[in-house]
Amino acid sequence: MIIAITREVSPAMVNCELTHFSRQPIDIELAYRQHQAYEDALKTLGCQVQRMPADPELPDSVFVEDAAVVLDEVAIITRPGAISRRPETASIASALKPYRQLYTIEAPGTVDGGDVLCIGKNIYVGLSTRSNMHAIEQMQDILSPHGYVVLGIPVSGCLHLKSAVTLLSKETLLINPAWVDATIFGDMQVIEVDPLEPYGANVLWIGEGVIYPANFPRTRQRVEEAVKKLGIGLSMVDVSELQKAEGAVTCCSLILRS
Ligand code: CIR
Repeated sequence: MIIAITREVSPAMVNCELTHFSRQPIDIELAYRQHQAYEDALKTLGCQVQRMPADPELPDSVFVEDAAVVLDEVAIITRPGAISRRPETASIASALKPYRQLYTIEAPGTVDGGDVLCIGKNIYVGLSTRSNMHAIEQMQDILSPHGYVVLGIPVSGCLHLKSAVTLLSKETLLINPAWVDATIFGDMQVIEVDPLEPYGANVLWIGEGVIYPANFPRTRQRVEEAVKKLGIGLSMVDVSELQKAEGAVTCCSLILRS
């Protein structure tokens, strides 16, 4: 069974953290509907969606990906780089507790789940404004017994590593090469975003299909070709209001196999 943990959009999302974007008006009602459609897409891909209630005190709490790193063996509760986001982790830990042994990143370590890309036993962590070497060292200590190697890698121009690169399949990366160096990932097939769509590298791959935002038509063509070859499905979602909060599709769920 695949479980997708999500969290309802906070009514306070209009006060979200922003790093590379300027603040734009967010239509919260539309954000709720878009988030529900995203959850429907998760269900279509076979996920059992476990939705946590919204927290009016935590503007960015819909972006559950940043609060934990979930692997088959264990889960690591992060210490998010943005101070406003640190209270998000307690309820995520409660949600994950039935499924995984939990470990926790401690100060001075900081890491956002959006910076963590797992490719087999290699865990790549973007050295962004949110994630640091202290956290990477702690992750390596936690994960060594399970055979993982944790590598800090440079990323620039975007919020998180997974703004710049995500997995489209086990062997395929969707990447913006302006923000991260594709050669770091070794022998992977690489699909680049269209240069006019720098934010188009974030795709959510769940086994039999992928979820991709509707507003990157040029890169979408490349994604469509790839999924056709792979024989997997493609669900398009309009997440315009979540994107205004500097979010994307991977960040709105924590995916775990139970
Ligand atoms: C933040 O700046 O933390 C939020 N406004 C957006 C977080 C998006 N998370 C992600 O892509 N993993």
